[in-house]
Amino acid sequence: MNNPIAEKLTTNIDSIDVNVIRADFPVLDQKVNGKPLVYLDNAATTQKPRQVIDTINEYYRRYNSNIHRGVHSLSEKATAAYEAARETIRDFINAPATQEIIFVRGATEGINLVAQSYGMTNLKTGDEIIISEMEHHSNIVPWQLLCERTGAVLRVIPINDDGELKLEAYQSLLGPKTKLVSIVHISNALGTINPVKQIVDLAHEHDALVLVDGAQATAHTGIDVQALDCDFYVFSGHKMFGPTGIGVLYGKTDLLNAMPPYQSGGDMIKMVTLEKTLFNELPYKFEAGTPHIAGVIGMGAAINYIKSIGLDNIAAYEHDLLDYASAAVSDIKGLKLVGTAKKKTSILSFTLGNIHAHDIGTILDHEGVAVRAGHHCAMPVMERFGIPATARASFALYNTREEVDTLVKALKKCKEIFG
Ligand code: C6P
Repeated sequence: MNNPIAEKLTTNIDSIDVNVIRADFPVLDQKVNGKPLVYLDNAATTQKPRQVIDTINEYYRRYNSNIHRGVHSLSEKATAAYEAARETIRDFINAPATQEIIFVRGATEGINLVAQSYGMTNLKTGDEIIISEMEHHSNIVPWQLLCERTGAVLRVIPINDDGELKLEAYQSLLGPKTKLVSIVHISNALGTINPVKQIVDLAHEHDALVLVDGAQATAHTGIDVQALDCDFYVFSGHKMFGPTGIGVLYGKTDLLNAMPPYQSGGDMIKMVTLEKTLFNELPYKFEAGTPHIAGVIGMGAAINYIKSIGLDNIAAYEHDLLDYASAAVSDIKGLKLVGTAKKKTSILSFTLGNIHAHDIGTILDHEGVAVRAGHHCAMPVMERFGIPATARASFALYNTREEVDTLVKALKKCKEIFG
């Protein structure tokens, strides 16, 4: 082969043995409505490999205990596992220090934490926050609330017909009033991969901070927060083969140190009298109460699982699958892809003639194919494209070309039923 890029891609694709990977995910081995399950709703939540399930099982069966409090052996073991997972996550995103890894319930809570703690302390009337037209509601509503409370103003980067950010418009929105840019890394409704590094650099030229919503990114692409130089990065465990109810806020030490606590209670204090409280150091200052211990340990196991396969291999495999799927659905008359960015991953959002997305979802379900149908918590995206909803197939490393073929067949059936 003469083309080194193609050669690399093939090597990476070949290093994924999808049958071996599928065997790790017990849930995939079942029939739904009498048909083999084809799970294509990975952007909503991914399935969990036995390595994660077993790790959580082991915690509850062998060393369930509260952390940071007990002097007994089980508590010490649970604390060590919890803090080891923090280090695994630090390494995964190449954060400089473990104290910059704050455990939260998910991407949503991470954004709310920054909006309330950083935003309420630092923003004032007339300051500007920039988001984009392709944000998930979790990266819109917290900023709207912050604006209502502080008098700050929300500015929005528009997107083009392919679902890409209009970067020139972004540049013209930036100015001395810009205090914060909060941007999605990979759009859940369109699959667009945004040029995050460029967005960060431009914001920093104007002394504005940048939060990156990485909810859809961490299972599909390597993250290096130092290379990106973002100020905050949030993501959720359940979208990367880990448990629900756990996620991460990464923040630069100086910023986190200067921010007031978001919630208060046990574990986030150093000393309490009835008159006053001294807060704990990072990261505990932001982890009030008993945390989701099993979730954190399970998220660490999920990251170890991803690392054992390699994100480069995953990205190459999924890229190939998305290309295959995009070509396969292009044969279906009346099917229109929503989101055709040059750089995209793992997501096929579409409309099919006048058939309502919910009807598509229901018929596909009868064929064993699980997709999401609706606005995907990104109503402004739907408004931008003048549609109420899309059907969305979203892929993960365990999906196959055969499953894409089943999807295509089921979509053709949809068309037959609705004429
Ligand atoms: N998107 C989807 O089906 P939580 O719920 O906190 O884990 O993640 C919220 C979130 C934030 N940003 C993006 C880009 C997201 O995609 C999501 C969750 C799911 O697309 C559920 S709505």
